[in-house]
Amino acid sequence: MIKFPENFAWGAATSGPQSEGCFKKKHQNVFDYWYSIDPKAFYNGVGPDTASNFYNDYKSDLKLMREAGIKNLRTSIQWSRLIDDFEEATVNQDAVDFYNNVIDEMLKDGITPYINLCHFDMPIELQKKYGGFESKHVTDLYAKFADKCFELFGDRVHHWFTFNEPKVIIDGGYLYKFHYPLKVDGPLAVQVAYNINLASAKAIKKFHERFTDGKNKIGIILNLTPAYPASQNKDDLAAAHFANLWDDNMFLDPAILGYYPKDLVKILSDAGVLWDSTPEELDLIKHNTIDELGVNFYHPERVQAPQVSPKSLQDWMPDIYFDNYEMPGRVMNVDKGWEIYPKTLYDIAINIRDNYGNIDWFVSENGMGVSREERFIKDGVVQDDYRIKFIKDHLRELHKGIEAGSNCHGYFVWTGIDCWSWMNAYRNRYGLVRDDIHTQIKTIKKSGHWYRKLSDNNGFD
Ligand code: BGP
Repeated sequence: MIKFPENFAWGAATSGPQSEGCFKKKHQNVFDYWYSIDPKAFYNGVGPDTASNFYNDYKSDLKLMREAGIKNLRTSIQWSRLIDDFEEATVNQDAVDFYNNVIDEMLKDGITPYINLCHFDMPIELQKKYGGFESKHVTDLYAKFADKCFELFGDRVHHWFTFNEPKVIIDGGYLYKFHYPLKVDGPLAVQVAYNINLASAKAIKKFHERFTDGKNKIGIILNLTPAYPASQNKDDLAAAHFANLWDDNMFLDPAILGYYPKDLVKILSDAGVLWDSTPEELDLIKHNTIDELGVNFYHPERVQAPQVSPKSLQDWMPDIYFDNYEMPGRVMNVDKGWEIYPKTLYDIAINIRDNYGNIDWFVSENGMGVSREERFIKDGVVQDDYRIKFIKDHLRELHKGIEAGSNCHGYFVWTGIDCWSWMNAYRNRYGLVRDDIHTQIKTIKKSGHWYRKLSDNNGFD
């Protein structure tokens, strides 16, 4: 039996925009808007309007999740739902009632809320007027919104997060066109990355001004994708070094250590694309680091030296420093196209232990996306043994990391109930609970019944 430490937090993660549906929203976020102008960009033309109907079904959804062993739930508050006037951070009362009800219901059901404040869902007005996080003014508006959330819900929510996967905002919105505003602009991506770190630090400052007794914690959720080099030759090693700096350390280091990695600053400076910063801002980042870290882990990166000389490209893009490497023999999740390599979770645990002060952390997302899961329905239940295996394999590595002294306090599967996922809509299902999106009938999968035992026994055989 693999036993986890006492009080280990078993949970699941979702987000407001992916679960709630757009019911009674006064403002659109960038995805609501993008879908309204270009529904064909989304898998099967399915948008966020209904999602998994959490706005209406939250009571029964929470009960189902609790039945599936979920004792901690990470979701997000939508800026575009809660706030009425973005400059003043006045609130929309229906949204306040909704989030109050959700939090109260969670607590009633024995589910601890973990609340995140930005899950890719910039309000479209702010994107159009200011360019979203392209603008430093928006970092102030974001901090006001965050503070409003702390004021309204901080009496019952003790785990807060400023951002989910800021790297994906950069990749999707400013490099590879899978998030609105669909720009391709490397130097702007660098600036937006910096501005998000700044926004996070500003929100953390407000948080620590408001909560001083240490009962409430604030963190950030980062998708870590450690890069392994294709070989030990120096060019491949340099490629992996840059990939790690760009994909992970650009957010990890300021969030935990309070400063940027020197090597990254040098590379970006040499290329003439370093962000615009002031000494006051860097000081703010330095003094407003996180209390706990959420790690979303799905897959590592395999990289090799770039095959194209950087000099042959006109515009600066981060991928001039490395190419992906399709390592022979990798185990792949073919539906999603991601490598499955659980040992990376151990490597992450050790990296946090050794290089980040062994900060309090947890796995804030990990899971397996599979398409057309109706293939596996037998006797009305999705027989998702592949998901159980996936989770077990990752938990074994995580457990080794904890045994080696890494300070990990929980594991949150992505996700509780199948939810809507950006451009992929409902293509890949991740839930412990199946959602039939035509009927909104929700049924616990085999993995959900298994997860219940895992969570009740605090371990597995
Ligand atoms: C993470 C995001 C989640 C979720 C998940 C699965 O990066 O934080 O929001 O979308 O990935 O992604 P997908 O459904 O696109 O396979």
